[in-house]
Amino acid sequence: MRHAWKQGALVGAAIALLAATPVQADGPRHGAQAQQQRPLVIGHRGAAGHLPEHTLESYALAIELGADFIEPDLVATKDGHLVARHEPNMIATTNVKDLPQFADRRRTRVVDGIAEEGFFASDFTLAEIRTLRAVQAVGERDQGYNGRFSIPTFDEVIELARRKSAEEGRTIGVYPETKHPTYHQQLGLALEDRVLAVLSRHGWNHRNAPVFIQSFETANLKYLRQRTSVRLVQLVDADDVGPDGRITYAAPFDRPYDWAVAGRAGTFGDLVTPAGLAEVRTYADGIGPWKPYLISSTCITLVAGKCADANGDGLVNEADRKLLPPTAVVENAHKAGLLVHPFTFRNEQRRLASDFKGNPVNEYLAFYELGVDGLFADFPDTAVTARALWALKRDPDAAKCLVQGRWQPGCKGLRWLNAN
Ligand SMILES: [Ca+2]
Ligand SMILES: [Ca+2]
Repeated sequence: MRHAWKQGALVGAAIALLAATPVQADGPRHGAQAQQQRPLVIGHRGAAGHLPEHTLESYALAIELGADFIEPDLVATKDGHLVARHEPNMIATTNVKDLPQFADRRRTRVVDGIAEEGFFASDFTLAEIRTLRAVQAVGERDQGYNGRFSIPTFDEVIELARRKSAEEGRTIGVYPETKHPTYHQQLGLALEDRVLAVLSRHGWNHRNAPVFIQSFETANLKYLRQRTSVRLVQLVDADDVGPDGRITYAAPFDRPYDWAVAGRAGTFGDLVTPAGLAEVRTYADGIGPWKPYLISSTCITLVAGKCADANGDGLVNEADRKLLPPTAVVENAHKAGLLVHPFTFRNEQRRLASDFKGNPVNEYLAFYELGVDGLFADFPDTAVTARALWALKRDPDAAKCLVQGRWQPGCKGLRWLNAN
């Protein structure tokens, strides 16, 4: 997941075949039952492909585009509030470095063993953070919205989900991630009880709430399991994929950071072996694995042990790789009674293996076909479109609804898609 951002062509959102369909996010989904449910589209950081991430505008757009869940990453402010940011360091995703009144807040802090310089949420009060504005952190994406949107609290994200649920007549859930739990504990700003307090305030701290809490660490999920029945998801990271398709590990992306602190050996990969999945099942309801754990890829052309520019576009990226057969991780996770929600699906062509022929819909189809229970999408519109196409492919009744490319009025097909 650490492939450097480089320039690449944007693929326009694919055809909008169907509008959003209702989803019931109100029930636990487990094992075999999970496979009968339609896969959830989780708006990753909102609709991060379209608008600056982790803003109410980005979350609202994700909902408009059909996402079932919106995904706030959570960090703590100096005065203990939870705000939505992917990193504690706000230098890349806000205008903070341009504001002279905050110049003295520039710090070097160590996050998960790595020193970095910038402006950290824990050095700002919520009132101060409210004066910042979000910027698009990914250079190849639209910069036209920079400086327009503010940084929301977790409270405000839930309020948005509830308001939009009422407006749209379907349940929109929240999928908060506790970012760097050990780091926050060491600052005296532990996230876990704060997350539960906010959920409780909105009546969403219970098993059937439309909520998943996710984490790359393990100890904080075990702590949460003792204190809430909300569904929990173990994220599974890695550093990179080697030329032969093997997943590679390097700190700090080698293992959950609480393992590093506790001196526990091993890698993230240990979490998705049958034994690891059984352990995860003792405290979580699902896994959120990086995509290559499910379908990895190899170099098309090797030069000196590295991937070469196979398609001759002057760049070396995913488009110069080809897929390997799927692993057994989805099957094994389902056998263990765990949901599988892989990350992250993105439309840029340079991020798509050659097999997908530059069309992100093809990547979604491959993962839906593999049986995932949901996925994290930067462009939820494409994920929703691909889900409709996939339903057409797997349901003969649904296919009858499309005759010579025209949708038949009043057609009762797509029952499976609408049944949830
Ligand atoms: Ca996240
Ligand atoms: Ca290339």
